[in-house]
Amino acid sequence: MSEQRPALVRPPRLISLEGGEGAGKSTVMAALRASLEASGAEVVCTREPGGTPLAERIRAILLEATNEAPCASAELLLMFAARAQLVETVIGPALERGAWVISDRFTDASHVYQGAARGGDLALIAELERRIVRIEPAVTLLLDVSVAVGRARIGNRGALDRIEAEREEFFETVRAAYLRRAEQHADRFHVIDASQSAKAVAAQAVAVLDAHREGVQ
Ligand code: Z5A
Repeated sequence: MSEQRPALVRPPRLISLEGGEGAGKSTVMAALRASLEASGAEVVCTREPGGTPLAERIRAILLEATNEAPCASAELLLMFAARAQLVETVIGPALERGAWVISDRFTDASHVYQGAARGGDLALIAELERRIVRIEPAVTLLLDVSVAVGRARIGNRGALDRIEAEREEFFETVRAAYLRRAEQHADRFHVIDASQSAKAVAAQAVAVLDAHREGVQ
């Protein structure tokens, strides 16, 4: 007897930003927010892991460099615990009342970091997404930039967090996995060359959003 698998719902006002470190997600988020707010829309900007007091505490656990790093499975489940809290208490209610939600990373990051880069169980990740998260973005902007350029941009920020301190090959795997995912989910992914100026990247991101908005009631 085969069990029916719930399909992912794609709320039209849910937008995510993905990319490697230093790709410029925070910069693009500000441009998208300004563009939406200029038309009088309510916009909720959030980030993953994090975005609620509890999820931010989970983020701190995930990113702190300690003697006891979470094992790969613990890291995966903590990412999904934070996401469950965020979807239940922030993203879901915001979408319900008609707000736009822009998330700095969403479940694609778990497919890429915990799945491809850490070698995690891809079927389990997909199952957690279907059963716990249940939604996926209508538009995902992938800001693609070389690892060297991304790292140089965040270079003068001070101490690296636990994930930022990974080896270069880890981030090369992340970049390749994001590009593969963009190909596999071409109906919602838009890849932007993030090596361009911040202004050019923001303009392209806003253009993608504007085109999408034309089809949203
Ligand atoms: N993670 C995970 O493993 N699994 C998951 O499921 C999730 C996350 C959700 C934290 O994420 C870590 O969690 C992340 C993945 C993992 N680890 N890593 N690596 P995060 O999103 O908070 O961390 P991040 O990707 O490292 O963020 P970031 O480094 O802040 O990147 P950003 O937001 O894309 O960059 P930015 O702050 O907008 O820009 C960085 C600097 O570059 C800044 O000085 C800008 O002024 C400058 N900048 C931006 N754009 C440009 C351009 N176009 N030209 C020149 N300079 C620019």
